Amino acid sequence: MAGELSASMMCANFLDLQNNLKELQAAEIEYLHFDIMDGQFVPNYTLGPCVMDQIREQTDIPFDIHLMVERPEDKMNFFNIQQGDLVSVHYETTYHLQRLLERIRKMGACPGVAINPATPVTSITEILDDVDFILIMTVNPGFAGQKMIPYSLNKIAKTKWFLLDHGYPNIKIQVDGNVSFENSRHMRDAGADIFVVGSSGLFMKNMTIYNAAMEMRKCISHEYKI
Ligand code: S6P
Ligand code: MG
Repeated sequence: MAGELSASMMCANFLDLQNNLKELQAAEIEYLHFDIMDGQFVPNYTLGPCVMDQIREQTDIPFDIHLMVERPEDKMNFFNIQQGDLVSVHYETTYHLQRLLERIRKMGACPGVAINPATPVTSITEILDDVDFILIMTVNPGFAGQKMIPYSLNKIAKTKWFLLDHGYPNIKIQVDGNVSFENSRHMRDAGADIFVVGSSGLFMKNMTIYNAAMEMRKCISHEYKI
C-alpha cells in the first residue's frame, strides 16, 4: 500500500492560504491535517472550526482532524465532520474511548486513536475493532518544529508487529512530528502508512510546497532505498 501525505495546516502560510491550497491540490495531497488544541491537554492553541469551515469551501481534500483536547466527546459538535474525514482522539483524554470511536464511525468518518510518546501501544488492545488508524506521536504534542524522539522508530515497528500479531493488518499507522525527508524513510521502513508533514517536510523555507511534496513522495515510496 502506497504511503499517504497529510498536510499539517498549522504550518501553512495563512496570509497566502489560497495559493498554499492550490499547491496542495496540484501535489494531490491526500489529507489536510488540522491540529485542534485546547491549552489544557497541550500547552498551545492553533486552529478551530471557523478557519476549517472556510477551507472546506475551497477544497475537496478530505480533512484529518487531530483532537488534542480534554474530553473530546464534549467538543465534537463544534466540528463539521464529513464522510471520508479522518478523526483522531487521544487515548489520554477520555474515559469512554470506545463510545467516542463508535460515534465518530456513525458520523461517516474514519476513527483513529492518537497516543503520546509515553503511552504504550498495548493500551489500546481492546479497541482495535473500533479504529481505522493509530496515530503515533513522534514528538510531544503541542508544537510544530520539534525534533523526533529517537525511540519513536522502534515504537512504530512495535506497533506494526502488534497489529499483525493481533490480526489487524489493515489498520493504518499514522506518524506525526518531525516528518522530514530523512526521518520519513526510516518511518516508512518501520511500517508507517500516513505521514503528517509540516515545517520539516512540506512547508519549508527553501522549497515550494509542490516540490517538497514530490520529494517526500519519493522518500516514502517503498521503491526508494536508504
Ligand atoms: C504537534 C502537531 C503536529 C504538528 C506537526 C508539524 O502537536 O500534532 O501535527 O503540527 O508535527 O510538523 P513538524 O515537521 O513541524 O514537526
Ligand atoms: Mg497533529
